[in-house]
Amino acid sequence: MTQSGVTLQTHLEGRRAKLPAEYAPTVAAVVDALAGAGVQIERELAYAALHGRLGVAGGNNVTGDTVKKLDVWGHETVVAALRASRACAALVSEEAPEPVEMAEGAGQAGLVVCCDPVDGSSNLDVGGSVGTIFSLRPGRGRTPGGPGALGPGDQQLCAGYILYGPATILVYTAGDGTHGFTLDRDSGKFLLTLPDMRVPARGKTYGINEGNALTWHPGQRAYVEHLKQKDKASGRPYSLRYSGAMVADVHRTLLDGGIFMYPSDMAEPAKPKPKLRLLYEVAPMALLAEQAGGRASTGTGRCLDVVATEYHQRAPILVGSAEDVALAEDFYRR
Ligand code: AFP
Repeated sequence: MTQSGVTLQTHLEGRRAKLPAEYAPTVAAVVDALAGAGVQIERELAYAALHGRLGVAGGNNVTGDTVKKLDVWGHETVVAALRASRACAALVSEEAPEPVEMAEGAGQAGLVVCCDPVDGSSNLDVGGSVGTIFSLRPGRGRTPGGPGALGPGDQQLCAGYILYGPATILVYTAGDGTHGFTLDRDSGKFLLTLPDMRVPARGKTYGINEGNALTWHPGQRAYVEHLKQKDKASGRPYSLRYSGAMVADVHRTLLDGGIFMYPSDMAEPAKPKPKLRLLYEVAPMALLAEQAGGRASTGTGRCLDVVATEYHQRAPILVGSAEDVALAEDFYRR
């Protein structure tokens, strides 16, 4: 890792020409606002136990997860940051059943932001890594703005995540490669440390919640069994790595290669039940992986081709090294 001195803002400036001209300033403003929210979130995570902010807030969110106090606080922090940016027309958040409309950013170049403010929140009370995931789509000046979030993943102008681990790392793509920045806690600035990330063509690790194996698609089960078989030539068995926070698992996969998977529950084959949310988990991670030379599949098709018709829609994802994901798809076809 190198300390380049290139800040996130300078880097975003350099990406302007690659974005539709009218959206370049708002993309920069929104990513900057989310980075600022990330700095607040990382500080709060460090002090959460001391501030009495660990534990549950009570109730479940729209997708059925137990809501933690930090989920609520993180959502409010992101809403405030996006309002202040005056570049966001609407926010689709895991913690709000309907989009949060923002008159402040409702102009022609306003963006629709999809975000999971604190993803992996089951890790919060046990000192594990968590993250923020975001995706930006063109608002096209429509009111209300929320419906601009719907459509295929290819409509994303920008996607990224912030990983809160031993260091705070922001990774984003604006359609011109995938780039990572580390927070310099002294200056409060994100500095480029992972320019033009490239996912190795093949890896040595897989990540999946194996507790669900009994309800996987037969191809999914056969693929994981394959990864566990000993074969020196293809580097098997692969090692299992799974943290319970998608941001941490995908980050490791982008850097080291391999594959992270959250397939559908196929207990009732006619009614597959994926878990992860398309707009603020699957689609942004798929764009980041593809922009880093990796691949992201539902098992049977490209994740970015999945059309969102609902704000909290779910989709399966197998993401990581291109060759590993392609082989997994092959097992789904057999
Ligand atoms: P939470 O934010 O509700 O904890 O969910 C995290 C997550 O959406 C994703 O970050 C993880 O990869 C996945 O769920 C973990 O799910 P399991 O606990 O079912 O393995």
